[in-house]
Amino acid sequence: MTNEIQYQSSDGVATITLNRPSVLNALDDALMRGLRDALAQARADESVRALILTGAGRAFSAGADLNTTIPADGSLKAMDLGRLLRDRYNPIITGMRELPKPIISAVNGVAAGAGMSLALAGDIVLASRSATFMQAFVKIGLVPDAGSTWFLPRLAGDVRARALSMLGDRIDAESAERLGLVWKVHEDDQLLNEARALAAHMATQPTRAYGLIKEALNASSSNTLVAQLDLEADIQTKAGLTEDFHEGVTAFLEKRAPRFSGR
Ligand code: T3D
Repeated sequence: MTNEIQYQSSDGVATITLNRPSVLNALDDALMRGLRDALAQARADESVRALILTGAGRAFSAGADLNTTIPADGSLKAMDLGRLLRDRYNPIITGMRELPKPIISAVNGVAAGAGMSLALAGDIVLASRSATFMQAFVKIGLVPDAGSTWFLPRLAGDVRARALSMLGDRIDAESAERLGLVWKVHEDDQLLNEARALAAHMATQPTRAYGLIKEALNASSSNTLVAQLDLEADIQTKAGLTEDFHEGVTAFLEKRAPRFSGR
């Protein structure tokens, strides 16, 4: 892992911190490689049952590092941003959505450009009261990427997705909550505590079911109802074979709290 990512794991929760505060955690190659490795580590570690993604300092992330975007010789001709996205960003976004464990985005400050996309790729998005969100891409002549053109219409609706993408306005956390981009807003000094409490709770819940919920919801946007019903049947077959389903029903019948193992 690189210095640009902090990874800390305890009591079933892995916390991944984007760590380039002097440039508002702008995403450069080292940070993105570190993030990819951290996600892989959390995926492979069976003791990790929930993740928190947050930023060091006053920002979540200001998006792509614009200092390293343009080649040193100033030439734009050979630039292939598509390749950069395919190599650097897209595997992380799909990796987050497909990770069979819940990810809580704790948006502690500005989330701009691909930084906003990263935040939205989490399963539950929490924001501090002073956090802001910005589809900054258009301000530099680009198009929303790293999943934003997929997330925004689904979360906020087409009208809002177009306005956010085309105007690039910076919106506050409460507006983001109202638009459906954020689950809950917490006071600045409480955000991490709230994220940790939620992650600690989720780390005691049926982890396999969380992974299967993600699988079902990921597929729903491109499925017909008939196909989705079929997928739910397949997925529920898997859930029904888990130890946690057995424990959940047993606990209910014994009128006690379940003790989920994540298996
Ligand atoms: O190239 C590719 O990889 C393709 C993929 C593109 C995907 C994208 O994400 S495109 C969008 C890139 N992001 C932006 O365009 C946002 C640029 N930043 C801003 O507009 C503002 O910084 C913010 C609105 C996010 C925050 O403003 P503010 O006033 O709170 O902070 P600031 O003073 O502008 O920034 C503080 C420092 O961070 C500053 O450095 P300095 O002057 O103190 O040495 C600033 O240059 C640096 N910084 C902020 N954003 C970036 C950055 N450095 C590099 N890259 C950045 N994106």
